[in-house]
Amino acid sequence: MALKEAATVDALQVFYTDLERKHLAPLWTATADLLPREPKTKVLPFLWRWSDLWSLAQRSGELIPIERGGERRVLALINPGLTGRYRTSHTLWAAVQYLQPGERAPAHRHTPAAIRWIIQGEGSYTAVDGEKCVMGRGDLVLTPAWSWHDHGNDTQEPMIWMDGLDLPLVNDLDGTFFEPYPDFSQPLTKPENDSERRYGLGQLKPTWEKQLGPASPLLNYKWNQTSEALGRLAGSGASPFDDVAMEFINPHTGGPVLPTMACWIQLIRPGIRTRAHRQTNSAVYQVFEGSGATIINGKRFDWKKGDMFVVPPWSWHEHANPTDAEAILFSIQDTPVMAALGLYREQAYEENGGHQEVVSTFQG
Ligand code: GTQ
Ligand code: FE2
Repeated sequence: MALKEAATVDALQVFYTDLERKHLAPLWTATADLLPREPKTKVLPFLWRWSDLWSLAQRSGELIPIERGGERRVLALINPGLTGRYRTSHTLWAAVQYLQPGERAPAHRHTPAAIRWIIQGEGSYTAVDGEKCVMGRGDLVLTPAWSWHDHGNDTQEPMIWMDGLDLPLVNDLDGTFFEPYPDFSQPLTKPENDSERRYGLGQLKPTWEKQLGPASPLLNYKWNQTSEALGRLAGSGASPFDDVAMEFINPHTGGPVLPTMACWIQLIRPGIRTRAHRQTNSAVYQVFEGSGATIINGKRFDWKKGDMFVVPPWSWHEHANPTDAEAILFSIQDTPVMAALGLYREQAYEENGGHQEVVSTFQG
């Protein structure tokens, strides 16, 4: 801003100092930072390789016991643009959790909500509000906000799963409460897999059940049904941007599984290269099957089974599967938050036939 005729540079300096001393700030020197023409994120696109995740998780198992206080054996994925802030994107916490045969993680509850996406192992469990949810590869298990949860592995094999939490968002909103359960484990007061018995077939629900909260009443989305749904849709249609993509739904509402997080499963068919687009939400992906690449803002991230990667908000991205085998991606997204606040936008990449030019490749 230009100075008014009467003002001197000295008078202006004194004025700014006085403002600061009185805890005031002028908008006119901050407009460009506060109101960028479009989102300017510090979140960087990044990829974590399965070979690292798996070997470091195993080392954590050799070194670190699971005790009350530490609560969980979890390795969080830290975005290199947000170092020191314990977050994978600005809103999402993604991690791997490792549980060895015979181990248990203590019961607790917190206002941040969580999902588990099972990567490896069959038959361990998460107990959620008195219900034992038995977990296997490809299952999606929810622990909605403020639900008691503890984990246990009574099998002969180590279990590893992806955790997804809205922890960074809830922390930024100063909405975090945490409470340890008075005992190490919670009592199982409901039949095993109770929510699956009531809601597991999706197209029908018990007539007497009322919707109690904003989270899905189905706590375990079993892989065999997810896989069947994907296969059926593949015979029908696909999105030009996401290929054969499906959202896990709350059977009461048809909406996202949690008020803060949506979960997707998508099949990128052999030979497919999707068109690029960008959205105001961020997403963290886990490569469940196959290999391929995602181009994010012109950088190619080659991925294979087990890798995890983050797509920052308002970043151009497209997926490619150049192999002759199916690729399956699971993801968590903060879309419900953006949608609820009227902040959700998406835009298709129009230039160059809808495909970005690849200017670099991720080495990591
Ligand atoms: O399993 O309860 O990755 O409370 C972070 C916080 C997992 C859990 C995480 C948690 C948990
Ligand atoms: Fe937890």
